[in-house]
Amino acid sequence: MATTAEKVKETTAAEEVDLTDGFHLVIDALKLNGIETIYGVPGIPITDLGRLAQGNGMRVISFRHEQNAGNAAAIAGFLTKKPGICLTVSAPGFLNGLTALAHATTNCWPMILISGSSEREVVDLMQGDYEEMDQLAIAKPLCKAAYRVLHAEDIGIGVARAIRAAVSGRPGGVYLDLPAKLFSQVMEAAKGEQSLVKVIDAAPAQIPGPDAVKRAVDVLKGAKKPLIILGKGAAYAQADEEIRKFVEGTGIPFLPMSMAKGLLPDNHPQSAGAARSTALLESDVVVLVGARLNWLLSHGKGKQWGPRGSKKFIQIDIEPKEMDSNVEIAAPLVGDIGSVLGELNKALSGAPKPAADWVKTINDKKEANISKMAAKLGKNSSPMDFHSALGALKQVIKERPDAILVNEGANTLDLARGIIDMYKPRKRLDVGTWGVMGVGMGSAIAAAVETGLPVLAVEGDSAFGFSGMEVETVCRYNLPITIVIFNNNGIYRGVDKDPTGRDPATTVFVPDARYDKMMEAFGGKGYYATTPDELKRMVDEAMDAGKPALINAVIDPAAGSESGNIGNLNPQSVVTKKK
Ligand code: ADP
Ligand code: TZD
Ligand code: MG
Repeated sequence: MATTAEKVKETTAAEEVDLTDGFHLVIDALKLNGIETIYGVPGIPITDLGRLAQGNGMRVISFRHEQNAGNAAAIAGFLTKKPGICLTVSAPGFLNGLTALAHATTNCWPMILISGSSEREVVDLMQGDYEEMDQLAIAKPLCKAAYRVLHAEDIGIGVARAIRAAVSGRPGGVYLDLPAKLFSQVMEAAKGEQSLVKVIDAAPAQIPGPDAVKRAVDVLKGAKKPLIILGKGAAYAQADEEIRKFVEGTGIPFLPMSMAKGLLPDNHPQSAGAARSTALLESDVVVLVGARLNWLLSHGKGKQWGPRGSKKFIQIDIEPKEMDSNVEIAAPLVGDIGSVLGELNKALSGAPKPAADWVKTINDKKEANISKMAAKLGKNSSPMDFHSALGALKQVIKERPDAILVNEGANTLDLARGIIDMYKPRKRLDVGTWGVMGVGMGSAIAAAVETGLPVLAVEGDSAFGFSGMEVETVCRYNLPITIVIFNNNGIYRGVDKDPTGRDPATTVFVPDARYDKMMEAFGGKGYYATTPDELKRMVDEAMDAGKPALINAVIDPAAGSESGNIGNLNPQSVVTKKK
């Protein structure tokens, strides 16, 4: 029996019609929609897809593990508002990419996981095909939408649906299943071109109703101690000017969530970052701008927030279901942040500034906390503790505000978040809503690829280990990434002992491991830092060079605390078992 390709050739040979196939249609569909980069790992059945994409001018960044490629795609989505693309092989490659797809969805970032798959007829009868798996069914509960394309003429519409699903409304992850046979399906090139779809207005503006705006303005005008919380949805929205106008126009103190740091500089006079507890506890009206009342904000209730009923929330979010998720929202503002703040800014022009005593309460607390911290940061100790090492890196980012900071770990994460000030939007990339270890190298690589800016990745030694093999990828693409490993010999600390004395404790690693040698193995530059001065000098040298570098920063193994700042979430056994 003739294949589709042969049949088309036979019937069209006389006229010498130009042909296209599934491979080319996927690439054309992505390019037509402005997608220029693919992150992935090659193999059956998508090797040629990556090769052809590269040949057709797309940037194809090949990783050592799909999870890292997926994390790169997720961060690309956050940074660009276009879906980041992760391309994987079937079953195992797909599953490796799936964690990142779920992570993107959890964080509300647009991403499309495209995986090759085995043929339906074989999968459905479970006949034991190579990497056989019903990938579509498995992906569905872990993402926003999942589609499978069976016919080449549907590739255009399939890609269009995937893009729209990823970026419209609340952004998220989308799975696109492409069975092996699809790629070699052939059709006339002209018909193929006609079948492509350029998505029009992929993420339509969502404008809040006038009643909702009025309600919010009334609540805000009744406030004595208002507070604005900026979340990573605000960073994603790229409505930086409206956000600045809203904060500065109202004069209300603001608190940035982790990845919203830098929307307004952390040294802004209205920043309440260093007075977080006071701001949460004492405020009476809280405006949430693209921030959910999830665990990161203690669900909007409990000790941190003061007595029940002492707060009114105004929430700006594109997702209507987010309202009342944990506590009552007095004034829901459903819409995109740019449109909502545009309306609010108009309605609030000329409104009175918050009372001076509230601003003073925040500022006094802030100044006290900042000077307490300054003493800890300035020490030039050896071995370094987290504070002295982070003091050096705080200075690096102050001098290089355009650099992108990637950050993961426990102590390394929590302390860096508090200590390193950010000055510009979308410059801090971290573990997100789930607190995922292993996002570091994928994030760093995507940040460098998407922005061309220098990247400083500040990594716990454990966190780094989850994606450490990607230093080869960093070197292969010669990216301007400087990695600093906070090497305290383990997870949280490096001093635990196995109570039986048989094995290493579960939280410790090989002591004094030389992560810098890993970088050297692939042609990058390795450094070994034992003091904050050395660390600063080495980071500066590496970032000036703009080439792959890894600095092994030796941190006192006893300095950290278990689970960093979230020890309260870490259950501990209270039972002593009798022998
Ligand atoms: P953080 O962890 O920084 O507090 P979250 O991830 O919890 O932030 O919240 C981000 C919120 O932003 C989500 O509820 C999401 O629906 C919302 N969001 C994302 N993009 C937009 C946008 N363009 N306009 C309005 N809301 C948005
Ligand atoms: N696995 C995944 C995917 N995510 C996680 N968050 C964890 C495991 C648990 N975990 C944390 O929450 S932090 C952490 C783990 C393993 C590592 C902390 O060690 P570190 O940082 O070396 O990265 P510090 O500086 O030593 O605290
Ligand atoms: Mg560690």
